[in-house]
Amino acid sequence: MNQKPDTDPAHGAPGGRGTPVGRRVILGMLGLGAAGVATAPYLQRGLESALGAASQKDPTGLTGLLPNGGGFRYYSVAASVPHRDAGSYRLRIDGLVDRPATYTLDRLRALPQRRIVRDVQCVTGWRVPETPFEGVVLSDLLDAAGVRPEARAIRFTCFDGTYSESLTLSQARRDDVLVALRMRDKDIAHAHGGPVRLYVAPMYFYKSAKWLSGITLTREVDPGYWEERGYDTDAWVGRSNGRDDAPTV
Ligand SMILES: Nc1nc2c(c(=O)[nH]1)N[C@H]1C(S)=C(S)[C@@H](COP(=O)(O)O)O[C@H]1N2
Ligand SMILES: [Mo]
Repeated sequence: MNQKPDTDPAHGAPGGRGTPVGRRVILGMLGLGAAGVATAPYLQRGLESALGAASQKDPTGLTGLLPNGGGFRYYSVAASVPHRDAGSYRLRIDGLVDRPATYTLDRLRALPQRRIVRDVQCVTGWRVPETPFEGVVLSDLLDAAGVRPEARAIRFTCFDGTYSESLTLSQARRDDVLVALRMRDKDIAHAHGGPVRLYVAPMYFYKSAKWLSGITLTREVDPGYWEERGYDTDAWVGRSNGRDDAPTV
């Protein structure tokens, strides 16, 4: 299996060929290319990798097929992500709630768990059939926190320090949205966003924020990382890229 990073199509500007960033890099290199023959081999290599990165729409993501990943690709917009375990992991629920709370991994594990088996679908086209996820139904955590009437949306943050996601409150109240602790019947590995990731079964996988550390109730939707870069905030599978089947939910 190919484990080399930066070889898979990943998220860039949706539907675009390359990105503004990619084009700037290439134009910069073409300009330098006029400097002379002596630097040609270096520039050639640089230009090839810039063109390669741009044509794969991958200006920011570190991607690669995961070893033994069963078709999953590894995505992280952060270059490195700290490891958290039962001793160090914390999940904070705050914002417009009556009872802000901080959960340890053990406390999350002690709550009732739900198992869901659906296809995983990345908006860029790859799909992994019938993947079990297991965890606490997000709605249960919201009940425990006491959502205030003025709350209409949720902002999710991650301990990679960069990624974020959003849901409306009614989306978040669905029973197929989990604070997931297990994936494919194992504790979620670090590469897949462990020890805890969000799992939004009916939506494209970018909604399923890895390395989840914060759940903040807000008045309105604050678009997440990819949503600020052009992807739909309402990411129902089948609605966003026009080529998948309608959701069977
Ligand atoms: N924190 C974080 N969560 C993330 C991402 C990311 O880059 N950072 N990428 C998203 C995208 S686009 C996809 S397809 C899936 C990939 O999950 P995987 O790496 O477990 O295959 O994670 C989603 N959640
Ligand atoms: Mo994705």
